[in-house]
Amino acid sequence: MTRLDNGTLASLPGSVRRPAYDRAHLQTGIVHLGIGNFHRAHQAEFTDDALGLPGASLEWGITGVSLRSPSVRDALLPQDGLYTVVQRDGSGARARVIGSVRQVLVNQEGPAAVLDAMTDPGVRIVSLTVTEKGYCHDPATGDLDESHPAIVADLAHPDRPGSAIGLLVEALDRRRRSGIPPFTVLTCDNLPSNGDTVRKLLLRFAELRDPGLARWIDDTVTFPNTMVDRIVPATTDADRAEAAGILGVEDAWPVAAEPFRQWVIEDRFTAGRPQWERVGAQLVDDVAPFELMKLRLLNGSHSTLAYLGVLAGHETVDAVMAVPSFARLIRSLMADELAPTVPPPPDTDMAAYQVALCERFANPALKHRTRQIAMDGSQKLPQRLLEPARDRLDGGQPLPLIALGVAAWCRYVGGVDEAGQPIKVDDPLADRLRAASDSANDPAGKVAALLAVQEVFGTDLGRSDEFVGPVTKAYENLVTNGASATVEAWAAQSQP
Ligand code: CS2
Repeated sequence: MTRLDNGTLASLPGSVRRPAYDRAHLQTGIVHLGIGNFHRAHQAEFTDDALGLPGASLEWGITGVSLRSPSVRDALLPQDGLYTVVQRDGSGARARVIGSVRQVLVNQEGPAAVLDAMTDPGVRIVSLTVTEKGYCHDPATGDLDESHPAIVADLAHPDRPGSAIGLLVEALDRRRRSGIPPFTVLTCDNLPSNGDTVRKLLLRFAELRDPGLARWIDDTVTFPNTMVDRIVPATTDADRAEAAGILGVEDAWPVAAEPFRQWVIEDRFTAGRPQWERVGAQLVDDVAPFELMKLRLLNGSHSTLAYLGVLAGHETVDAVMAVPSFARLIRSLMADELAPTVPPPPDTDMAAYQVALCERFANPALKHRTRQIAMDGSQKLPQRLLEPARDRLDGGQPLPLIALGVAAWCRYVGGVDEAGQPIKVDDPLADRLRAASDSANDPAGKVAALLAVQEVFGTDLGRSDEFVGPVTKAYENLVTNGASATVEAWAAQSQP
């Protein structure tokens, strides 16, 4: 079958939206580290919209970077950077072709090309989606993990960085030495205070290299905080077949996504930005309330339903939400335990937000796998469930459902499912978590050993009876009765 590329773009069916600007004149203004599905269905789509505005500057094309794997580059190179976003819900599928990505580089093949791109004076924003673990930090404190192998290697060889932190600092140093103004660092990962966190990590790494460089970064570089939201599952062969059916040409790596998208950004760009506010992004002074709402209500419930769902044998999020007791538990987790810890953001109806979240989770067309969300829990739990747990403990409030979510995670990282089959735990701390779980035979001992992992639980939660007690009780329930029966029993005794 013919491939999607600049040549076949004109022959796509009329129903497929395509770039509304002349790609031949597109220049790179943004380098994006971590060009996975999420970036391609989120920031790259917003940017594609902004490039298509009448009279828009074409200086904001994107050079994508994969830190390790060449697979996105290999898929997009023969397609001139073009790819499809297929929007899906119960009413059907709509495809559009995105043109904002000009090229993809692979850092693993040698950082010279990536550093050249990042030091180009035309590049004024470096954005990132490298997932939580890509920041090489301690998730409980947000501090740089100075013993992380990638950080150790990048400090030893600053001119050959392999990590996102190492790349950013080296590129900024080269700009400083050449008298080129810095770029804005725009993180789009689901970290708490994501811009402030990256700033802290970068300053520490730079300090270890050269205090003068750290001062220059501190004085000149901005790190806007952002809240990003769109549910974007991993691509499957069925997605590829669907895209080919709609386009009439082959796309090696289309991305399926829900219709909803939200991007809230602090407007602190030192060298300009695309007109994202004209295509639906919210430019604000303070992202904090939006971020807390999203990380806790969406991601906190997502992780809870993922761990309970995997244990109960549900493959996808919509399958979990189709079970009335599970759906009710998720609604109650949001309304009773998580929402009270979130100051409502301006102009936001928190009740409507929760209803919309449940509808989004129930989207029958996305097939978002519970195992995908369950990945890297050690990096996700702190901001999603443990910070809200601390807020509730501080207020003397009960947290039975947060505790159930944490207990489901404890059970999951033990590495054996309810049928006695191995679970492949994908997490940078997987071995340590497994060893902690295996270090005791009884539920209370296993939970205590897991809650002693300070990178996840800090130094406080493992010592709090009000936290350890409910988690242990929930864990015992999961072991004795299984996840489905535990949720059913909760539903039977709680008020509808
Ligand atoms: C999910 C997120 O995989 C996960 O951990 O919770 O990727 C989620 O789909 C997005 O944050 C939605 O914006």
